[in-house]
Amino acid sequence: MTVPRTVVEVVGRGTDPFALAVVDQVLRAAGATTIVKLTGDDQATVDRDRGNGGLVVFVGGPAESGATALALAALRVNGPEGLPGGGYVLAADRGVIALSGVDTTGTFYAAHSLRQLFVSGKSRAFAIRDWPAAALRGVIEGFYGAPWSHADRLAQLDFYGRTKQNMYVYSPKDDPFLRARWRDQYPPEQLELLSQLVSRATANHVEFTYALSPGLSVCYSSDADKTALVTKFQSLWDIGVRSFAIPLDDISYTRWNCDADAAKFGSGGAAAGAAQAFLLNRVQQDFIAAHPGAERLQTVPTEYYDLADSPYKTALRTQLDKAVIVEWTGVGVIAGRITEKEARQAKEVFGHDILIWDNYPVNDYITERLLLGPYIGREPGVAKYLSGITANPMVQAEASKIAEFTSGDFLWNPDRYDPDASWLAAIADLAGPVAPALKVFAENNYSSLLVRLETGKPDLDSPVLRPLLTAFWSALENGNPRDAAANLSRYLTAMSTAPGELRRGMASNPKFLAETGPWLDQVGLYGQAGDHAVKMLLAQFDGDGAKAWAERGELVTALKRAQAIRVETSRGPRNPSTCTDVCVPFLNSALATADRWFGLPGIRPQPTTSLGTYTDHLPERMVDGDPATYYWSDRAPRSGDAVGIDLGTAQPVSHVDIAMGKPTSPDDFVHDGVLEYSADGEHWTAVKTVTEPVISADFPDGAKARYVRVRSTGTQIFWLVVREFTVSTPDSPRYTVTGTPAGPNLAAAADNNADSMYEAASPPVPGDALVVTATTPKPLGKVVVLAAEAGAGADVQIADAAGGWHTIGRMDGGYTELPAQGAVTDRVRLLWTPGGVAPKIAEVIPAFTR
Ligand code: LOG
Repeated sequence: MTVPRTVVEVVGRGTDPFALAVVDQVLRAAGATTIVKLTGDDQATVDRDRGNGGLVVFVGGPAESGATALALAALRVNGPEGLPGGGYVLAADRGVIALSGVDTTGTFYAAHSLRQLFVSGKSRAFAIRDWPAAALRGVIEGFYGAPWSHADRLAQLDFYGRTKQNMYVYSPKDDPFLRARWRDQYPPEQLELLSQLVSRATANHVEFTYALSPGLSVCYSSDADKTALVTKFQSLWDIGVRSFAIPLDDISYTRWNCDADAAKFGSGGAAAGAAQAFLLNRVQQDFIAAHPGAERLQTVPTEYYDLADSPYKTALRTQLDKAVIVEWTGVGVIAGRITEKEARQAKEVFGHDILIWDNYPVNDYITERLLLGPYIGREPGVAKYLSGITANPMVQAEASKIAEFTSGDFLWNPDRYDPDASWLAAIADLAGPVAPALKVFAENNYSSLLVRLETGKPDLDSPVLRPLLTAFWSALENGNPRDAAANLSRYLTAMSTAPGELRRGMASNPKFLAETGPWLDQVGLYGQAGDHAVKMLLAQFDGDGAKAWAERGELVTALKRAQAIRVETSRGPRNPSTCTDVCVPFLNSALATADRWFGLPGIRPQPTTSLGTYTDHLPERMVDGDPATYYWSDRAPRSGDAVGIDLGTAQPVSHVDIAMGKPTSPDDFVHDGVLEYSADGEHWTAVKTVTEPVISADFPDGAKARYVRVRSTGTQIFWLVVREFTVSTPDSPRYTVTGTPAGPNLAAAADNNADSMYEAASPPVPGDALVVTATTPKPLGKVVVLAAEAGAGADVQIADAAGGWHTIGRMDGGYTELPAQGAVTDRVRLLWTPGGVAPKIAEVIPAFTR
């Protein structure tokens, strides 16, 4: 079927103008330049045009246009009569297209299906009979944090129309006019914005629900408060709102806001339920029932998250008007899964029609994450037997569209819902030509608390990267890493190029780019860091230490940049968390592996803390080998709070050094605590009590630990500073570093940590030398020096038994590896070449042969 330049549309007096606008758009996009509109009465013209080999499009269901029924009859396709609300028939053959909704919304959806067919390629003869499983399908803007902008909401409403969702509940927690100052009337300019939203909702066949949350201060028995509610609702009715809600979640129901309530209702859950039912029933009678055309009133009960019967629920069940729809989040505030059985139980225990308030993809409780995975974990019956679902989205409106697309899809046809296919369609819809880049980005922001019904487990993050990493490690172990490395690198490259591709390809959606920017940057940097990690390990596989050291430097730079990204959120500044539990562990394993190849112990402890972070004094700073930097908590430790390290695997440990406090806040240490270790994170062994800022302790012989921590056992007013938290293994060598030129962290030149660096304050003068002394003389196989690329040059020397120095070679920055022929010594010296630049040494590694 091709669309000619002139198309005839046959409409009725009642044809939905919004459906018609979509049809026109589709036809024009497909090549029509003239659209002749005829009313259905003009049958002669219609017939003539059909005979001419033109295209005639009938728009409108039985209540809109009588002509469509005739066209459908000619096509031998049944009409939409009897379908649930929103259902439609869309059929085409030989020069005729007919769109017929059971109601105007159905015709609107038929128009959008027509759009989808034209988008997906050439259309041929077809007949579609389609209807939604759930009556209410949509989104509740119900999160904490910065409410969506006006532009966000307009774009959302268009999106709901396109994805055949029919409900938007306006309920941002942090809009003062909705909660804190619920009694206040809107200033005219705010009302004007709301009225624009209402019109846009109407144009998209979306029910705009206005939700007012009076629970923080309402007096349930008060006439004045009921009047305030109804007056506020009336001001919204006057601008076209027809759907209303009174959410009563996240409030205290054991404390009344007025004495009159205590007197009238008494106390306890039953009284709270009675009071809420009393007020809701009055609004139902005085406002909803008194306004023909009003939709059903909705509420969120204070117990919205479980199925346990209670005096409160009993009161709602028995006293709340049955006309009111009750919202429920499933079992749990964030329900991993919602079963059909639970849905039925909810209906019974609440005794009302249930609308699910689904807390996905909302991220107000984990503001460092974006939840870009598909909607999963709800059995089909949930959509079929309840009134519907409204999804609570993220602060990031545009990014929420991925999950919203999939929940809308589920609600339309839950039996045939395929989360993975739906998710790919969502990505294509949002990103168009750069869908592959968005897919990679979303794959690394994928996991949520929702559960895959087939597996009973939540999705993990980075589902594509994970197996590539596993394959790479085993290929490396088997001595044949090239193919696996190539596969892995391809994906890591896609991660590193995704931000640029999306910024170019989605330039028309600046809002998406702005709200996801910090996460985009991080995925890009993890991709870069990962790519350097692969190159580093391959270089070592090829025996190329210099290249491996250079790649290691790039890796660490990218990793540090990724970890330094900050995003302001409603819960304070956060480092985005992308590729969660995958990228950082991989990079650390790669670094540990590489460091062992260089001759270091390769322990890479990761910081752990139960406390928050004050400004940018991140936990990483207690394991960076630099005593000048520190982790600083954002509050005083309480009994049970702990700070420590995670070695990744349980391994023998021999010694721990902890430096807490700092000169300008010397009391910021754990005053009353215990140092302990554990192999599994559950069973802990105490090493000693902690009462001082500086701790140096030996572990008992044979101790194996994955975790080492200082746990507070008391209460204190001081916050916590940890400058370094260092664990040694029985075979970590211990060195003393002495010499010149002076620098702030001389010890870093031989501290088993290639990330920390001795940086001399000045270029060397004649006689300056750095001396690394081991505990006992032993035969030395070689000396490796890991230095900054641009650093001073030196003669590398070893001491003989008589104290004389012998030069074994030269180092000039970067990677140096010099054989030492088994000479027995306990000392290595870098005798600097005077002048030039200041020395910068990450590590001097005397590789003793035993
Ligand atoms: C809030 C909601 C919030 C969500 C997730 C409901 C009914 N209310 O615990 O506004 O976005 O959790 O943090 C909630 O879910 N309460």
